[in-house]
Amino acid sequence: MTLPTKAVLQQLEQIQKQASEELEKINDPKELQLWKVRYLGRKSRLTQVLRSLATLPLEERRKVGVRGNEVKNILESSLAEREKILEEARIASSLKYKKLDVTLPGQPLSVGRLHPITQTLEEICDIFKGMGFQVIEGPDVEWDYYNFEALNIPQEHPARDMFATLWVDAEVEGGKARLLRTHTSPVQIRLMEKKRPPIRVVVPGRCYRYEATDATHESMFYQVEGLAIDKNITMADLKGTLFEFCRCLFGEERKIRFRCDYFPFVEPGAEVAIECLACHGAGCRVCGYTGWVEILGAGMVHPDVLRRGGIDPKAYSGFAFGMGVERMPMLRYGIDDIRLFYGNDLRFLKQF
Ligand code: FA5
Repeated sequence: MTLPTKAVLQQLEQIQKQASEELEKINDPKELQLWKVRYLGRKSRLTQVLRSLATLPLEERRKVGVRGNEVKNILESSLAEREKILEEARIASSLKYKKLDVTLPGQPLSVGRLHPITQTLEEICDIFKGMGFQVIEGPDVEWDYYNFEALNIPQEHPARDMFATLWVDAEVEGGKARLLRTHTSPVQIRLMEKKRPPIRVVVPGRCYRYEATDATHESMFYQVEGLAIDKNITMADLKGTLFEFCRCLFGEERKIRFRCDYFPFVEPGAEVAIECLACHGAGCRVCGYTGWVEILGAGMVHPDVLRRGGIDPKAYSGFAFGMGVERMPMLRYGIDDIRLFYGNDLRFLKQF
């Protein structure tokens, strides 16, 4: 059945009025969706009216069609407007609950801290700075030449067994292979090549060894190297410097043991050990049941090493030392396993 044009226009007015009145009252997004289906959906009255236009004569169809599209546009923009109002109301009400309540207890800020090994490194460097040493660094990936050959450890030398090495290159010919430095001593040569005496430096840095880990050994650990070269430097300077360092770090009362040791790059060589705090010298797994923990190797720089660094051993002499950093806090606080430092357990790390 075809409705007369006037009736169709009236229907359109009625749809618009009714839809607008209902929309005004909607405060819930779900209801808004239902309204949209009811008035703008495929089965809505408006869509049906617009479809029925096909049956009208051309002139009428144009007139009613224009009005029909106007109503549709008005309803669509009213819907968008209402959606905006509801969204703004939702945000405003959520903010209302987030208002600052000054009576609530404060939320503590969790503050980060330096890793105990970083703290120890800083402390060690500060002690040596106080004695006039400069702090420098060297590369972790090192040439065989600097790590071994220049330090009197040529290929096939049995002392290479002291340093189980992680190699970067397989080819070792002519000191050209790269490795992860097994100690900080290669920086001695690098520095001598660049700087003339007087030299007084400490070198903090990571070292790597291909060895099984246990309570006192890690495959990655820190060392601080020391090097002093000048005229008339003697073993007494070395001993005085190291004893002063130990007193600063461990206190006056702590027992220190200084005795002979062998390193190919020093002559004579020495080792320093500290009385074990974990057992007070009685013997435990930290000290390997000896009562002592070795903290560093040291000695007078070998004349061949000075020569390789371009320094005349007849005019200058020097001392060097290399200390294990993790063992310092272990000794100070009685920590019985080096692996705790790198286990990333915050309960342990937060104590420092
Ligand atoms: C050296 O590495 C020599 N370069 C030290 C040196 C420097 C001697 C200058 C003479 C002159 P050694 O391998 O003993 O020496 O290591 C020195 C210190 O590093 C040890 O006393 C120990 O405290 C620490 N250390 C060695 N290996 C490990 C490891 N696997 N884990 C943790 N600490 C280690």
